[in-house]
Parts: sequence; C-alpha cells; structure tokens
Amino acid sequence: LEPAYAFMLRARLPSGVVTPAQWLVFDRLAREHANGTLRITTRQTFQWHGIIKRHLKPTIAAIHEALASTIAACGDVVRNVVSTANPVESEAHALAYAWATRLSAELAPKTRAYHEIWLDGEPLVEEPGQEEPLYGATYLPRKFKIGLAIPPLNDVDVFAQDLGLIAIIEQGELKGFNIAVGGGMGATHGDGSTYPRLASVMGFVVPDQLLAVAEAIITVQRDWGDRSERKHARLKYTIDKHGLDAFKAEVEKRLGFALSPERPYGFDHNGDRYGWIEGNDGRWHLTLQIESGRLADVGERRWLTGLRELAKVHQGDFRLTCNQNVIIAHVAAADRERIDAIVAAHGLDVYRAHSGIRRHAVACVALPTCGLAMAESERYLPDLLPKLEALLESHGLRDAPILLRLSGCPNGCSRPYLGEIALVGRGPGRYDLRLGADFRGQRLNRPYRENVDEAAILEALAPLFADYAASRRQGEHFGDFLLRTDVIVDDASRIDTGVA
Ligand code: SRM
Ligand code: SF4
Repeated sequence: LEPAYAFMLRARLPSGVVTPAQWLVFDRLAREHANGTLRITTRQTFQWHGIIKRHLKPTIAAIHEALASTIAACGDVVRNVVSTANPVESEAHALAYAWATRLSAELAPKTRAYHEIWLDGEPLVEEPGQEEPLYGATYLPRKFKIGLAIPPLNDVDVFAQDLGLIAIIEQGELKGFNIAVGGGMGATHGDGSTYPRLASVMGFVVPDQLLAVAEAIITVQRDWGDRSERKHARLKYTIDKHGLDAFKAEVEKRLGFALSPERPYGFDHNGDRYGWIEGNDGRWHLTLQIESGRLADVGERRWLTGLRELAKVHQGDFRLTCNQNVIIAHVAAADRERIDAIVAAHGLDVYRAHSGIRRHAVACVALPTCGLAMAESERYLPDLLPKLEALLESHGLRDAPILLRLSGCPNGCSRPYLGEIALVGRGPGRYDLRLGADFRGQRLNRPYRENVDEAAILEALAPLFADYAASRRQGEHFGDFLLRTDVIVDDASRIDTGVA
C-alpha cells in the first residue's frame, strides 16, 4: 500500500488541433482516470489533474493510441508549439499548422526512453556516443517555448515566447517569418534580477530557412544559457547577458548566413473572437469561451458533457486557443443549427451575455493543484469578476473590452504581465495589481499596487474606471489610456516591443 499520490498530465498538441475521435478519448480519460475535468491551458493543450500513480501508465498509453503524446509537454526542451488558432483564413492557418507541427516533430527529443517507460516499448540499449542530436547529453538549461502568430491576430502572445515567429503573408502567399527571441514571463517576488521580458525581433527568414534558424537559436541557448542558476536559465537572460547583437551574430555564425531585415507587420489584438465566423472556404467556425479553460459539469453548465456530445456529431475538428477557449472548426452551414442546439442545451452559450472584461479574462490554474501557487487564481476569478463588472457598469463600461489576467504567483502562467489589468499572487487573498499593458500583446504592464487585498484592488480601480469613462478617446483601450494620462509611467528599461 502507498499513499494515493496524484499527478497532472499535459498533452503535446501542436497548434491545439484535436479531432473529434481524440476528444472522445481525452474526455473519457478525464472521467475514468482524472478528476472529472479537462483543462485547456494557455498553451493550446489539455491538462488532466488528479491522476493517481497507477493510472498514469494507462492514461499515457491511451493518449498515445489516440495519436497524441505527453512527451516534451514539460521539461527542459521545446514545449508545445503554439500557433494562431485561425481556421477562418484556412490557407494561412493550414500553413501555420503545418509549420507548428513540423517544428514540434523535428525539435522533440528523440529518446525512446519515454516509450520504454510508459508504452512498454523495447528496452533501450545505450550505445557509446549515442546522444540527442539537438539537446545533447544535458538537454537545455530550461524550458523553451515557440509560438507562431499570423498577423493581425496575436492570440498566442508571440512576444511572450522564447522564440516567436511572425508569419509574413503577402497577397495570400507565405513569404517567411520575422524572428523574435527572448520573450518570457516568469519572475520571482523581491528578486529584481528576474523579470518578464518581451521578445526582440531580430530579423526575417524565408520558410525554407526556418528549421535551421530555430535549431541555431536553440543550440546557442543550449551552449550559452545559465546552467548554474535556474532562475536565470531562460533565453531572455542569455540574451540580456550577452546582448542581442552578440546573440544574433552567434546564431548567424552557426547558420552560415545572415538574417534578412524584419518585414513590416501589425497586430490588432491578442484575444479570441467569440461566436460564429464564416471561413474563406464557406465552412463555419464557432468560438466558445471556456472560463479558465476548465471543462466540467457544474449545475446548468454541463460543459464537459456538452463538448463530448459535440464531439460525437462534429465532422470537422476542434482548436484550443492560447486564451483557454475552444473553436468548433469547419462546420458545414447545414450543421450549424444542430451544433447550436447542443451548445445551448449544455449552457455553453453563456459567452453571448458576457461583459467586455469577462470576455477577456484569463486565469492560471493555481490552487488547489499547483504546488507553486501563493494565492487563488482560477477559483477566485468567478468571485472577482462580478465585483469588477459592477464597478465598470456603474461607469457605463459594461462592454468595454479590457484584458484581465490573474496568476497565483509571479511565474506568470496566464501571461499576466500582458494584462491591461493583472493580479499576481503574493499570499492568501493578496496580489500585486499591475496595469497598463496594451491590447495587442506588445507592451508589458507595470506595478501599480503591491501586496494588496481585494478591497484595496477595487478601491484603486474605481477612480481609474471613472476617469476612463469620462475622458477616453474614441476606441482607446484601457491600458493605452492609463499610459496617455500618466497613471502608468513608461518604464522603457524593460520594454522592448520589437515593433517600430
Ligand atoms: Fe506554467 C510552472 C501551469 C503556461 C510559466 N505552470 C507551472 C506548473 C507546472 C507548476 C509547477 O512547476 O509545479 C503549473 C501546473 C499547475 C497545475 O496545477 O496545473 C503550471 N503553465 C501552467 C498552465 C496550465 C496555466 C494555465 O492556467 O493554463 C499553462 C500550461 C501550458 C502548457 O500547456 O504547456 C502554463 N507557464 C505558462 C506560461 C504561458 C505561456 O507559456 O505562454 C508561462 C509564462 C511564459 C514563460 O514561460 O515565461 C508559464 N510555469 C511558468 C513558470 C515560470 C518559468 C520561468 O521562466 O520563470 C513555472 C515555474 C517553473 O518553471 O519553475 C511554471
Ligand atoms: Fe501555478 Fe504560479 Fe503558474 Fe499559476 S502562475 S499555475 S500559481 S506556477
């Protein structure tokens, strides 16, 4: 007999694409082996919580049989490669998906140890000199994240990635990618040597060069990254230590060619578009908001069941988004009514009545499963939102789209440093209030109040909402307003939007 240790499993799903058949397997695993919920993450994949040890192996095997994997969803390797969840412009999305899948496959560890341990594969026979081709004997100093954005959508928060790829599409043709390096969110309270950083754009490559460039960047980080202090081991610190120019020169040296100058591009927002949208091939796509990405059956909201029922009849695929939502993609016009009926019957249509701030709220998991949480996040969001909504409504701002991000600690899993309003956990019921990011994922927010409770948060926000309602300019977002009116001081030392 041993204690019922419970584990979390995370799938690797490049671009967040899930077939209905896979969905049904993942849903069954949630009910048979986990805590009865499926959790969509901020990196377009699923987590299962509460899997006890002896259920790990059958769960991993079932994920494998469903043609997915958990390999490299965690660890000091290239993580789940994310890309813009835009099935509407189907050709552009197909390209993004193809590249994300290719990068994901090529950059995954080649070890068969995973298969031996979890899938009853052939025992590994170590041969002298046998090594991971990319990762070497000691892998990377730290996790490495890649995200691909297709402007004008920055739903992946491309500047929060170690390696951000910005697709340059002209006249419907993919010309190549701007390369942005050194993004990352994680920080530690009270340790100024750790900080969130936006990725710096360092050039442009054509599609055929992409894989080589990604490998060169990863190997420079492998060789130059800090292996003595994990807090400083991410690529962002390597780049700040050596300087972007030296880093770029080393990448180019390994590549044997120079990167081209970055191409112009523009993002308009980093959220999701809810509801039905027709794609350029006449198929329809329905984006549903899943609060904190948690698919569960609670009261009228039978979201886990609803998605299962959808997966039973849906002929297209599903796309998870980096804002923890789901798109029911590629629906024939004739099937829309049937999909709508299932959505309504399971309370999945609540997004229609949501306020502007609720539509743009993202919260990390935090308590009770996250061992690093200092404060509540996912479980606090439903309590906090009505209070913020009441304040906003009293100033006629019910529908104002405002990016709200909550994290239970400064690691920043909800990418809170990119929230127009963000709460970063300090301790039970206490948060740092940060304000003033933009609506496009191109500007970090700044600290506004430290270590405050809910009453102080609401008290700090009330006059700002009043001023915003009274003197915002046409179409001006809340974060931009705070910067223009000097509520937030522009701290150029940490800001590198990489965008002219
Ligand atoms: Fe994260 C660690 C959850 C996206 C930065 N993250 C964790 C762990 C595994 C806690 C742990 O190490 O013990 C959390 C599991 C909680 C739980 O109970 O499920 C956790 N991170 C998540 C998820 C599920 C948040 C969510 O609510 O969706 C996201 C899963 C992503 C995925 O599918 O792969 C998640 N984590 C992120 C992001 C956002 C992103 O990647 O776009 C970040 C900020 C970006 C970045 O990496 O800089 C992020 N997570 C961290 C960090 C801080 C890393 C750093 O450089 O300092 C940690 C702590 C660590 O690695 O030591 C962490
Ligand atoms: Fe846990 Fe902190 Fe990540 Fe939230 S931000 S899931 S509390 S590690």
